[in-house]
Amino acid sequence: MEKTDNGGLMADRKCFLQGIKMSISTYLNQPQHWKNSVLAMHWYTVDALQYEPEKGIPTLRVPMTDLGADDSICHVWQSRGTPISGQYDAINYRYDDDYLFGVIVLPETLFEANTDKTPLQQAAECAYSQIFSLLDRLSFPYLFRVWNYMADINAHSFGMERYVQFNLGRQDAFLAHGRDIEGNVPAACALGFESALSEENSDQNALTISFLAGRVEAQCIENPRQISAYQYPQQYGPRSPTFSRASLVKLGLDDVLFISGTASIVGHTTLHPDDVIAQTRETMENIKAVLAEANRRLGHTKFELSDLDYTVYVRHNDDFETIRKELMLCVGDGLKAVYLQANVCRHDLLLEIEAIVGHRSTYSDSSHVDSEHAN
Ligand code: 3EB
Repeated sequence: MEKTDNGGLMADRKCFLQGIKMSISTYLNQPQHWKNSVLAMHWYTVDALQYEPEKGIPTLRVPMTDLGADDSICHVWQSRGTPISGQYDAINYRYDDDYLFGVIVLPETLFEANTDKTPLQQAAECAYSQIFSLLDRLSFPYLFRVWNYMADINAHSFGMERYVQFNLGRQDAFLAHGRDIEGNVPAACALGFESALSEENSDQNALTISFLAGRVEAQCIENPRQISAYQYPQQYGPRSPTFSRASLVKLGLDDVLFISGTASIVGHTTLHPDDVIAQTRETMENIKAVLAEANRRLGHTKFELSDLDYTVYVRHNDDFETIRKELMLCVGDGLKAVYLQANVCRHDLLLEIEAIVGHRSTYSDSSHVDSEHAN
């Protein structure tokens, strides 16, 4: 057989939908033709707003410190095709044949508290409502993954924790648009950053959401160690959080797994409230359980812990080294992780970990099939 190993094609095994993390300065130094292929970016930096976003590229900017590096971090998703940009209401979006990415920023100051709804609740409802309208309009019906960032997530106002207010608005929008609020719901995370106190910086306090949608249904994955978040009991708020533990996207040669923000929760209860090492281990047990569920559905290609690209949200800066050491022990030297200082949505959670892993089938798999037919 002429066909041997497809060394040349192995370079293409990278699955674009997994994204790449790099420093913002590395991104800024990329050639224009490369930047043109970018679908969307997340910028995590203390001075998130000091950088002008690239025109036409949805760019999520949140003020979070990268604890593991001097520079700020940027997560970049590219397109294999020629993406098209647009704006709809407050959403900046960009899409190709397969995927749509969008970023929406809504300052809470746009909304007035009324007897029914707090400003954050209205902002969440409005943001998700705009997202669903856009998905309908552009025919990307399936929401795969959502990243939710808001100021002071654990603070209380109007007699309710702000995360609880967010959950009310989010679920109302799902219901209003006839979307499922259980089972078939996106993977997600919800994190807080410190609000900027000065008036002139109050824009930084905006509810900031990024989302990825597609045209094929993703498989929603739950964790057998945990009660589904959409079935949490009322003690965590009148409306449950609308997200699944992971979503598995299979499209063409790509298999991509988005693992939601994962914490030291078993059943619905926070475990080890004051023990950061135990919380890290418990969180990784949850990630292993979600990964095992995903691998059962994947067939021949399995993902391993060391394949995952992690983002670790750390509540207290001082815990960073401890958490990193624990993760190294659990995952091994191949650990790929970015550590961000952030507030996690339950006050007793010291960390939350999300992960992405993608795989693009090798050409050799299909050449194997071809040669069988050829013989
Ligand atoms: C948890 O398991 C931790 O509200 O979208 C993780 C991922 C968490 C997503 C969300 C919240 C969310 O409940 C918190």
